[in-house]
Amino acid sequence: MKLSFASLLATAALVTGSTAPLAAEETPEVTETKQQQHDRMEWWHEAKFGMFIHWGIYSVVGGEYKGQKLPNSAEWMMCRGKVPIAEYSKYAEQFNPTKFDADTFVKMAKDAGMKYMVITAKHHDGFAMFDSVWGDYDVVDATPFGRDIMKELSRACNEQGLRFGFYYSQAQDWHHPGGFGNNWDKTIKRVSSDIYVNEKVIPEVKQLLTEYGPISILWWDTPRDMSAEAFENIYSLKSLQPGIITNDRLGKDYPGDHKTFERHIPDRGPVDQAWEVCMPISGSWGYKKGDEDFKSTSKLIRNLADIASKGGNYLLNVSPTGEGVVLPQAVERLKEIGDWMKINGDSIYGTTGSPFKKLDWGRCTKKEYAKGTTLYLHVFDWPENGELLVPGLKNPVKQAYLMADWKPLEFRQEESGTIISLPTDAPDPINSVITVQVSGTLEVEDTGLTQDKDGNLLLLAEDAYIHNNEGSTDAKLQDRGEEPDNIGYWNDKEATVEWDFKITQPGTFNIIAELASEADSRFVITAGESTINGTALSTGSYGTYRKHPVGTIEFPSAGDFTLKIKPDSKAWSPLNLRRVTLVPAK
Ligand code: FHN
Repeated sequence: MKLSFASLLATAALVTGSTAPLAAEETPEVTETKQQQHDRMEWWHEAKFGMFIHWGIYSVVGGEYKGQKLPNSAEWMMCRGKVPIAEYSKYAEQFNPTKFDADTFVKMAKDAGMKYMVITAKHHDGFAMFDSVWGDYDVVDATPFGRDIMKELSRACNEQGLRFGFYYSQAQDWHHPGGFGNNWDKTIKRVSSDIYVNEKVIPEVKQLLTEYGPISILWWDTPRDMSAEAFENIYSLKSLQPGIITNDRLGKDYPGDHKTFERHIPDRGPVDQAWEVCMPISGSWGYKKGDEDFKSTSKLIRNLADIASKGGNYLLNVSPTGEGVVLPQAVERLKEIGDWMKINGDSIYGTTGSPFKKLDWGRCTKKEYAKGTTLYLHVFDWPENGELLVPGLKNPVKQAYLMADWKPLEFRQEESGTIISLPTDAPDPINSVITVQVSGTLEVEDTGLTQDKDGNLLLLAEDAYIHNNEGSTDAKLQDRGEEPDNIGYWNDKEATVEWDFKITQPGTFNIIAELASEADSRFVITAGESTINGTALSTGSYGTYRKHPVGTIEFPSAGDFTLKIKPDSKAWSPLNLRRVTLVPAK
């Protein structure tokens, strides 16, 4: 990663304390190749699974203000409740998490199979959960607890072998007069964001990176426009911990080491790019009274497998209360995940993404070696007929085992792929893992979507890739049980839907879309060289479906294609889509 001259200067100033420009011969070219970056991140790619912690003085009241449950996540209560600084700061006087014990907390993460921990050192409220150099608005000086939580957790992680890192809200700060985001407290005497960065962000982050032991991760959040100098000065701080990994949320020109997805799992991971999904175990990031929206253990374990099967990491968040512990619902889930990881952890740690486009019964992760590959088949839906088809797998299979008991499994290889004979009952109702050793370079035939013998091509909702804006969950598959599934909640005009398929019988096709909408809606369909402007007239309701002919499309030759549907932002109205069918034009 190439550091600019300005950032070299800023680094030098930080390290030497001098602001004198570096002499020409002192400004070494600092570049990092993709391979060097991958090597630096090797532990992160091996780890796959980490604990996120949102903890602050908002935890004292569980996001409630004057008895009012505020909308949004609890750590946003100061903003949602428009709580004046003078009033919000008083929560610090009640922050006394006497039940907190760093060793116990870290052991809970470790026993869950988590390999790294990222905690909010300073969130948007500006309160420091460490002994800040900037002032006394921190856990040591302003609370009856009086202990440096970051220092205790850093030590415990070091002793128990977990990597440790900080979340730091570098732009939003609702306490400092130069921070972004506080537009409700009229007592603030505004200063520039440069002043905020120079007098608070730089000193605090420098302190976190030099006084808390080895720091492996710096997790920026909610970037805002700042001066180029501010960005460079903040960015340069990472050189204080040479191996540190940063995310893509410092600013749009700072991609960092990995992309971040929030609360939802992408249909497919970014290509050739490290990425991580962060997600609260319940509904709120910070502890929120009444937040019962805990994801089931099944959902959490399947999320972990799903993310790993796409090549990503999972950063699962817990929310300590004002007493310094997490709720029993979270403790129970973490223990159950840990029980699963004790048996199946090798199917997650150090794996890479699936070679299969889609598996009806579950997911696949893999480890490639010089002479072959180990496939880890994560079976969510145990086949009733006792036979598991691994579609398109062409390599000779050497052996297959259930990870639960290492009993060898029978298998045979056919034109359609490899079929593994399974016992009647799944060893794990959530996710039973089968390891399959294959020899040679992995060879998987694309068994994706293609035409039937009459040339028709059926593109179902459940076979679509749905691309949302990061963080949004607009446009998602709705499982309708007995009824056909559909893509719904398609409110996001930027969300697109696409299918990959193979054309073996070229020609001209009529496109028929089966959809339901409350208002007329326009969209654009692209496939190959063709672009079609489609219109769907209202069907009267989201439950009334009609098959709309939306145009014709030409595939002059056989091959692999993608058909994409994108809302026409000028005339879009959300619609529910069950399927698109391409029928050969007579
Ligand atoms: O505003 C924050 C939010 O409070 C939380 O910290 C999440 C975690 O990724 N990040 C921001 C929302 O994207």
